[in-house]
Amino acid sequence: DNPRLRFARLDAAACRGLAPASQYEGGFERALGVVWFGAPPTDCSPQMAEVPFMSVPMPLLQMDGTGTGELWLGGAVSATKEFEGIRYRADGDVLFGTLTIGGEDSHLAVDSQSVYERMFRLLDQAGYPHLWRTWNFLSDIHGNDQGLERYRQFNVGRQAAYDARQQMVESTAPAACALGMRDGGFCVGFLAGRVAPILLENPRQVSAYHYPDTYGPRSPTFSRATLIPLVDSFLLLISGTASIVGHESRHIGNVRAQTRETLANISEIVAQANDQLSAARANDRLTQGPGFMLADLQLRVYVRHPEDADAVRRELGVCLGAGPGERQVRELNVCFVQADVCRQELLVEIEASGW
Ligand code: 3EB
Repeated sequence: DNPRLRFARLDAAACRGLAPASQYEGGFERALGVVWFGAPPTDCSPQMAEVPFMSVPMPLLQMDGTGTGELWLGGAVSATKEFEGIRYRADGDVLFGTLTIGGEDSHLAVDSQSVYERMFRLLDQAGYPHLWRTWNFLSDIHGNDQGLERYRQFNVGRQAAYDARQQMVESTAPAACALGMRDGGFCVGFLAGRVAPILLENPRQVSAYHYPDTYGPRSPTFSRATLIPLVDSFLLLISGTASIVGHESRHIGNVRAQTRETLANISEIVAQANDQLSAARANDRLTQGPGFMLADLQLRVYVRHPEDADAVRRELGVCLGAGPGERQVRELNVCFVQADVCRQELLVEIEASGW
């Protein structure tokens, strides 16, 4: 009986109860929540229907285009509860929550401030004060709302919630991603915990919370990655990462070069994580292991133009060392999704998580 936090791939058949829940180490009663992409599953089993379920209406760019989920599992997980519209579960160490709000005519600055304030109230009241990871999906991300792009509106609202909480962004910003989808308002998911994460930045990139105001009146509020000290291991959560060096977008119009730059950024973040891991293990007199390896992490690739997916897949295969004749990246570890990356010129964004 292993109570540690973990995640697993979930498919529609498992949601319907066609695959045994027991394959998920303890079954769906251990489920904290699901982050799902593509067509939502129909006819979920009663047990799955109870799980906080974040359904992101973004098309999958792979063969099995029916929808796929990331199932987060914990230890002794609570029943689903609701707090100001947030559906959540927790297990004493970690809390997963999700909420979707807004429609066509809502203002994203107002909505994102409201969502982040609700989230912070929940975390403080439930006793999981440390935000580890957020997933932010916005409809019409490049749309203009009262003279400001919606992504920038989102940043204004998110920062306002941080201002009100009076926490230093530099010492609390979670790993995150923010991507545009065709419709669906504003959809958020998050992991928060009792322990504080180790926050990681990337020396090749300006910290997002220090971006100059040419990218919007308020900066994005995220760290490049968080390293989570669990009971028996460290979990690495790498934020959505793109072809940005310093604070500038690189390789405009060249999706293959953007993919390589993105992977260079992720490799640097993995190296930073391994430095921190060695330091933390030395402190606790834990055995040193090989550390994190990019090829072992679970990747999610957001591609702006579906027709670019094959080129991105090939670059990934080359950079992640797929052998000759094996030009495809192991599909198992990579999920391709169509999404709008938050800067118009960025064609691809990649996030990674794992042990
Ligand atoms: C970047 O590095 C690319 O606003 O929460 C990546 C991850 C990006 C998170 C966010 C934005 C966010 O700035 C965009």
